[in-house]
Amino acid sequence: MRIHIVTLFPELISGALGYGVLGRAIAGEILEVAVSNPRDLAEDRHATVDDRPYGGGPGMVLKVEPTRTCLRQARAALPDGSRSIYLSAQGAPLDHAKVRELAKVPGLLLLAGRYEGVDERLVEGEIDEELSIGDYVVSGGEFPALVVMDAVARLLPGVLGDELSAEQDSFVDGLLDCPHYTRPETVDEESVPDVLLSGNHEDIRRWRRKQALGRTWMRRPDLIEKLILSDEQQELLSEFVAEQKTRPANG
Ligand code: 9D3
Repeated sequence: MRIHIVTLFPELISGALGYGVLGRAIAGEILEVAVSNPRDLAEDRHATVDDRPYGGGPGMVLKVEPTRTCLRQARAALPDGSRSIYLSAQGAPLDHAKVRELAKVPGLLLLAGRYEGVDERLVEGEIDEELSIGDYVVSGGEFPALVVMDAVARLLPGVLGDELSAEQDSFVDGLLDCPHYTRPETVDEESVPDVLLSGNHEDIRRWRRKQALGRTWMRRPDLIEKLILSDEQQELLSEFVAEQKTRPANG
């Protein structure tokens, strides 16, 4: 996959590309990332990329030129079937279904906004879709663009090893993950749940599924409402809820 990011802060992107999943995807030539800055295409002496909003008000707006030229140059270097995305607080919220959809396309053109936003004609003319990473304010589209790239990169074939199938399963079923423990067995009088030390893999599997359901029910009831639970899941969740009444506020 090829990803091209258009941003006024290219170093914010390039500085993150050497690490973790993104670093490995790039080193393994599964992902190719390019970054460009509209300021490099500004033709005036001050390399102007923004201007005051028509109608007045605070802040500045990213002007059509030179960002349009920057987007068009980037698009020309991306494969056919690539998607252009504007990261903005007004976008549709990103979720795992969207990430999976994006992981299937050959290329992504990501426009990271700054200031109050970009001239709307840029969105109408050059952008396929607008995405947000959630209902809170960050100061620009760069971190959101990195979030999209990281989430997509880990779904590209060959980026994660065997962990992937397991990991994917945990979000594919729409549930939060179960708790995890490692050595030592006791920390400040708190021990590891017995079942995890039992060696009984069927019991362990059941416990993990029950914890995943229980935590999702407690922390993200909105996710539970979207699911159709299997008979086993119903039973596990009922058990969890029943136990919860005797041990409240233990999340
Ligand atoms: C008057 C309100 N404006 C500033 C407080 C609106 C505003 C402008 C620019 C709000 C955020 C931004 C910059 N944010 C993004 O570019 C952004 C974003 C976000 O803030 N939240 C969630 N997802 C995203 S994707 C891009």
